Amino acid sequence: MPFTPAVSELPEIAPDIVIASNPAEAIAGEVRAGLTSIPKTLSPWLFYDETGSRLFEQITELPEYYLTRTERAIFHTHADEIIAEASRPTGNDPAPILTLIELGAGTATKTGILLAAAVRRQGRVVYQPVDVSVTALEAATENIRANVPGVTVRCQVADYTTQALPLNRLPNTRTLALYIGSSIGNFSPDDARDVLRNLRAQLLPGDTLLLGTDLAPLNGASSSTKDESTLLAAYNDDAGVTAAFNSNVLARLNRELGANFNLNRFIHKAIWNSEESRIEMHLESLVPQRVHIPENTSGSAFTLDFAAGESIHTENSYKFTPARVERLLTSSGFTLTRQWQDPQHFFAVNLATAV
Ligand code: AVJ
Repeated sequence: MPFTPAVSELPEIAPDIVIASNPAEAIAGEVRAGLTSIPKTLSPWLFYDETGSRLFEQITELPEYYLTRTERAIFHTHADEIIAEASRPTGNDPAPILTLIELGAGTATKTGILLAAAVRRQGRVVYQPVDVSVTALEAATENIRANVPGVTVRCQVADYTTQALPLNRLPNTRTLALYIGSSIGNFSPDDARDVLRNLRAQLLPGDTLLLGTDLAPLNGASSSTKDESTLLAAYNDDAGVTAAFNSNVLARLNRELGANFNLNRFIHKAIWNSEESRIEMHLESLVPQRVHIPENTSGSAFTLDFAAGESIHTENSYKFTPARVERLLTSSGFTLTRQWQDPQHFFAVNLATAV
């Protein structure tokens, strides 16, 4: 039976990740709130204008940025097992057919590997990518249609963090929700739990979630070469692409809000916060300076004063231990069914079952 939770039953999501239906207004409001708070912050979703999305695609191909290629390698090695596990028969569902939905699908470059495995197992598969970006969904659709025969693509434009997913559940299929790329790492532990609870509220018991999580460094453990320097390099690449990605948020505020940030007076910083188990990205002011933001839909003009060395905190990227992944899933209404890692233990792909 189709299951449509009332929106009022969905858990509340912290306002720093809300994307309102009017993006220009959402951006102005987000920027005002973040830059007038102490310490100054900007939400990571602000990175992804056209330039930022292009820079992110470049990041995924950098030699230092191991995340994307490691997750892809895990999919290549284990796709058939992942799909078999998600299709495991149960008493009242002896021969499940999967429908795949993907949260924040982007251009779906890694998803084809899983879709091909689903087609091998069941002949055809319906794929529902969900993203706030129409451009990304068009690219995803093109990519899958061109490369993976047997897939029916049904795009959904939505903000999965706040809106009920327009699931359009097909009768007699089981859902496999994909949330890959360690996108969950952008959220604080509380917000991550709320995002997964929101998803869980729209699934049925027995549906599954495939969650990609970047792993915390294992200092001293001989089975891993991942230490803090590996992590730091991934966010401080030699070619400076991550620095450009970070600074682009200021360029975006200049372009879209008429702000007057001088990009030469801010420097990209990525640090490892071991206490919180996260990489933090900052834009640090090199000099004492004042920046002006003109009046906009969110209110009147304002000025920002920076001390030398003061920073804007632009992103958190949480890194997980397997135990922490399990706690997150359990607190969101899932059980961890199975986990796959690469041989170096850099990244984990987790299959969780809705309870
Ligand atoms: C898309 C959130 C997974 O945290 O590694 C890459 C974004 N930031 N380099 C990450 C990012 C800087 C990325 N996520």
